[in-house]
Amino acid sequence: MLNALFWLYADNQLTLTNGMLTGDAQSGVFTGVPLARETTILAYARPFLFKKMNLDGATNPEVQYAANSARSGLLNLSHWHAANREWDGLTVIPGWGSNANSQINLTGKFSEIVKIAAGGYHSVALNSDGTVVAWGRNNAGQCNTPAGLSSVTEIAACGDHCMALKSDGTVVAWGANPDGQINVPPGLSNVIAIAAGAGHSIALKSDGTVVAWGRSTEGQTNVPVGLSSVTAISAGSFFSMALRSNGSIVVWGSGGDGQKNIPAGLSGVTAIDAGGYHCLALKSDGTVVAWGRNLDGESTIPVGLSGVTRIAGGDYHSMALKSDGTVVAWGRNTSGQTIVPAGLSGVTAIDAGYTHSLALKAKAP
Ligand SMILES: [Ca+2]
Repeated sequence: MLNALFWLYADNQLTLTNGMLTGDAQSGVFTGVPLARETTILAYARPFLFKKMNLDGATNPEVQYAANSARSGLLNLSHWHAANREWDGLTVIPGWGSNANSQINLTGKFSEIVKIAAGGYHSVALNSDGTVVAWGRNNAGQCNTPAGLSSVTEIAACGDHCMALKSDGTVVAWGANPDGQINVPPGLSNVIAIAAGAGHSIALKSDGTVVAWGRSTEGQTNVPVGLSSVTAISAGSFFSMALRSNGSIVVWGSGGDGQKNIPAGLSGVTAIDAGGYHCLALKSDGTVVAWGRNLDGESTIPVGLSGVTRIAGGDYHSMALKSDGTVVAWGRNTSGQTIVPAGLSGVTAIDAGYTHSLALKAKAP
């Protein structure tokens, strides 16, 4: 028996086909069941538990599901199991916050998810077999993973586009392209890290140099001349960040919200992540430093926050993963994106979209 736990809210639509859950509240294009708007799937776990409704053995579970007006119910997917073995290796992937584009619905074929990335209004997962699945808003094809894409080792997403780094050091990008953000420079190779901004893309090469392309209205793709010894990169909406091996941080592009006001004396930085208009840095002592836009409190670190192992900046919110596997989120909460599901633990990775949040949990036993 394969199980997931989710919550349903009013007026969204959700389709269950061959063991796959799909839904798109915006387009209204459905082959399945009108349920309720804001189909917020908070967590998938074994057992698959929807309160009140038990469809185990149903000959037509979709119809029965549609017929059930309960906001949640118990659904046993075991009869899809044989036809869709991918569910065997389902990895728990909770999301919270806005689901207006089904960006926190789990859709597509999953094997074992090893990495996640949140785009503006879509979500991306890297499977252990090197394939990629994307779901949520698909207005620009950002959820249409290129056919045959394989051997992927890293994923990145922002705005309406996606990026994938392959094991051969090349980059593939897809989705929206009004600014050339998916036009990977010909011959780009030896890439070891990728990052996506709202309309631009950046890549870190093994020689410590950075390449950027796409929208440059604020100079976000104008990599500073001579920038070298870079160990990590990140991209905000209209700016870019790099961490150098000497621990210094370089920001280029928009500084209109203070993104370039790197706190004096900041040292011991081990990781960086750009929000939409703010910057996050993780220090080796497990504390987090933020600067830039703070109109929604996205740069106000929760008092006492420590033991942090990963950070993620969303458009106007921020997230931290702690060494105990719990998640802390702060900043704008218009869609519930900072309301971490109660009891969420065992998390191994996080990422933040514009109005939603993702967490990857260890595979259920
Ligand atoms: Ca980010």
